[in-house]
Amino acid sequence: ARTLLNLDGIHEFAFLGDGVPSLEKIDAAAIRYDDLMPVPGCFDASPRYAGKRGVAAYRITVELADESLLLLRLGALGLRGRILWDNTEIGIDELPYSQVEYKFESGPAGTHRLVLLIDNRLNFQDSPLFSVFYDFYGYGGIYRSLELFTLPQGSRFDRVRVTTVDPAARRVRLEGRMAGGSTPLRLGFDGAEPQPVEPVWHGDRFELELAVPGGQLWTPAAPQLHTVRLESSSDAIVERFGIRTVTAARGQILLNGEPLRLYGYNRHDAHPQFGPAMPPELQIADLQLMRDLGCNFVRGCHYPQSQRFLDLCDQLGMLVWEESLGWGDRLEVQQDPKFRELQKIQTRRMVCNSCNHPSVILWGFMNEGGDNHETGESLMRELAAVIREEDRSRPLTMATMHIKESRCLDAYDVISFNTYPGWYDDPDGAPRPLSRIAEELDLILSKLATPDRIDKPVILSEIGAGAIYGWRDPLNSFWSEGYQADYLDEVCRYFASHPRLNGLALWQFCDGRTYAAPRALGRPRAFNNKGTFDEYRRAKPAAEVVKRHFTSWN
Ligand code: ADA
Repeated sequence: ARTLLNLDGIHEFAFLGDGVPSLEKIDAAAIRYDDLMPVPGCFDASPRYAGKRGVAAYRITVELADESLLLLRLGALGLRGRILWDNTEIGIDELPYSQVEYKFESGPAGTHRLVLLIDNRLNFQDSPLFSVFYDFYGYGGIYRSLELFTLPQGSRFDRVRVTTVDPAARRVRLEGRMAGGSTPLRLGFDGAEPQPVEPVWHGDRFELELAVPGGQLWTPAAPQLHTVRLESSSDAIVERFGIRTVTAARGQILLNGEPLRLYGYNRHDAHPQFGPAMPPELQIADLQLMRDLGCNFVRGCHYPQSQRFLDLCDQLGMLVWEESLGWGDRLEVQQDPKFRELQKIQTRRMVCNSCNHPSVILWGFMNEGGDNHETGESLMRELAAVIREEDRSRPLTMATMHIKESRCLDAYDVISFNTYPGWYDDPDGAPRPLSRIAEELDLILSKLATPDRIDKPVILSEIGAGAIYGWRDPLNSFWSEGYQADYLDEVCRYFASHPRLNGLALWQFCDGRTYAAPRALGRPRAFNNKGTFDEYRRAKPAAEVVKRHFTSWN
């Protein structure tokens, strides 16, 4: 049978620094461990290694009672990793922020050692998905949980996908794969004793459709969840899901057939003390803050979210835009074959990992990647195809910064754009009038009113202004809390009176660490300061303003 060993906790640790070769060339057996580090955790978020770049090694001892087939599930690491079991390589992880899995034989019962070599050097050759200076800090570490499963010897399940086919009839489709081929199956919902079922088999894949007894719809107001347990003679798994559909049609986003208006924030899963290795108490606190402001929507920018965060959103009824890792990648980067390949792999993984979360209502990719030239266009179309191959039960979108010149708005089910009128758009550096917001948004909406676009829902996926926490100024100048509060007030007023906008994700929930160079003036403190909360989640005055608007729409 399956057993689970959680490998989170305190690992032995060694920082090898920057002067070492690439991960593949490091002799892991020769490493001397002289420190300790928590997992999940980022070594460069801790004061001793703050800001350091190089290779670090994590080691943990695992005792196994039997020789088994193992599956290591790594919730996410950054920026690149090499994984060794008893000094034998079992995988290279080049997908920062993605949940990945490795299968391998344990070897004899007894004591084993798992080593993770982590490289956080920003180097395009080794780590194309996080190579350049993105506008969020590239931390080194094991961002999310590390779990080790022993797998059953006979046939065994991969993930089983649950998709709602008819919300009114509470009918769902289950699709799965049985490693080892077809075998009799039993199934039970919500803790009921599993009963034999007769799925349709295509080789080792099975599919069946059935109604959930006593099933209830999942909605943000009543986020009802169900579970399904599947058993074979040698294996059993449980999947949690919600009964709901999401579609984009006639200029609307529809949940169970009802039009939705989305309003909330872009949120980075990060904190100065933990980097992206966010403890659950902080994730819950963030969701509580967002709910208190009246948000029904969060854009998980700019990478796949942790499964735990999505679980919390499922339970709390928060609607999520989930996107794969990318940030403003332009022509030279998009031309790179390895970059393109890894983009597709991570995007497919994201869909496979997150497909059963009812909270996830939109897939996205390549935030602000150039989609105004042929190379970018082909990549966007390829990524859209990857998502559609895996899952057609949700709309897909992409946050473009080229809304006026994009070559592929037709490839997306929902059109999304980022814009910062009144913040970045005046070269002389003088304070910009707030009337810039309406002027610019009017212009964009007029371009989205053409017959070929009118049926596509539209999300304003980023807009905002920077404010330094505590900085008050009678002139409401740039960087003051007053300018930001007035700015977001204007944005919310515009959104309220323009139904063509189906969604609004303000930039951003809280301040977040980035780099001072090459944008020192735009990033005082080396933080992106456009948060409504600062990095410790202390509210700026804009929070009250946003709350007034959002709660009045609920
Ligand atoms: C972009 C980007 C964000 C952030 C923002 C800003 O739109 O998508 O991650 O960098 O700009 O603050 O300028």
